[in-house]
Amino acid sequence: MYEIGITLTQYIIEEQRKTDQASGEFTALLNDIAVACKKISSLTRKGNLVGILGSAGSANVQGEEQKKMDVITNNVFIEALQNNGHVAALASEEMDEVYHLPDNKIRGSYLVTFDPLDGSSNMDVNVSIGTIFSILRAPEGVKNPAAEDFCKAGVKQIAAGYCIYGPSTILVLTTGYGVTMFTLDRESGSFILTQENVQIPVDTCEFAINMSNQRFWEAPIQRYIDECIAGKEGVRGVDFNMRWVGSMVADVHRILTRGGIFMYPIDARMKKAGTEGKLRLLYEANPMSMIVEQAGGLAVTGYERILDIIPKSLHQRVPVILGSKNEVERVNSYHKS
Ligand code: AHM
Ligand code: MG
Repeated sequence: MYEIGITLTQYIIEEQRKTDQASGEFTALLNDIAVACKKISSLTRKGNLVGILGSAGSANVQGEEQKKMDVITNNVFIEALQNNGHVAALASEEMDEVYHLPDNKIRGSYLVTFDPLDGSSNMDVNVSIGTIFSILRAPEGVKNPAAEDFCKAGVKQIAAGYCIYGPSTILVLTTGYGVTMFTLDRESGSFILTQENVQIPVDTCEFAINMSNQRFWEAPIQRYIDECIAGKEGVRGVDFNMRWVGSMVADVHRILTRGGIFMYPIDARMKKAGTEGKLRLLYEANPMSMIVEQAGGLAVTGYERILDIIPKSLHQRVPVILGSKNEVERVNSYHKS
């Protein structure tokens, strides 16, 4: 147990002491990430005062419209991470290929994948958004790691986290020993530990799904949601509530705080288009699944545990069902029956 009020830096130094590889590099990398998040937090607060809302007029590798802030925050992350010798390469939802460091930069021991501004379309309407990141060990002796080096199952993640830019800025981190939350204190400029050993309640009566896609879902999801909506009069015998922010970070943060189940399942349109889901395995599903499992929840596709999937490509998409253990198990069982 740590004292509420210690800084993120103090916390990660203490955590690193628990491992036998206490070189300080990992601590320094987490600090670089925290610096990037603080910069992004500051930008999101300025909003249109500095003209950063709206479209960038470009598309990412998935053909999705890029917002100006997608491009800006991607650069903030690269700048914060490439200069200090802690990463060997980066991969981002906003870049088609692996980002190789310029030749003159020192290579470090880690690979980082990130979604620099998840839910970025919510930025224009002033709703919570966030940054998601995942840390893997880099292959030894490789100057420019390739896509295959990033395509490791989620169980291989060394750490994962997100930073939510809402009424307050909160960085949520797991290094594989539980989940800890740090709130940004704007006066001191430090992330301060505000909650540790975060636990997701095992039961919930709240679901999060984009209901407008209902007609395209597979039968198990149709069944689960029908039963929730039937409420007290239905087989569940209890009324359910629904929330859908449309920023995964905000929906997952709510689930970490008060429980719930989040679903972005595969549907008929995706199958027709030859994709397996909407959310990206390396930048969204894996880090969020590690956090959720470390908080006592579950994360599955309906067919398998997300963290066991061996990625086939950098931008692979997967169905995501995560949150309170008993509800996720129920949805999983509907897929099997
Ligand atoms: P993004 O990374 O391009 O912002 O897209 C991911 C977002 C998630 O944050 C959110 O859960 C989902 O897309 C919302 O999708 P939809 O608009 O279909 O409800
Ligand atoms: Mg995203």
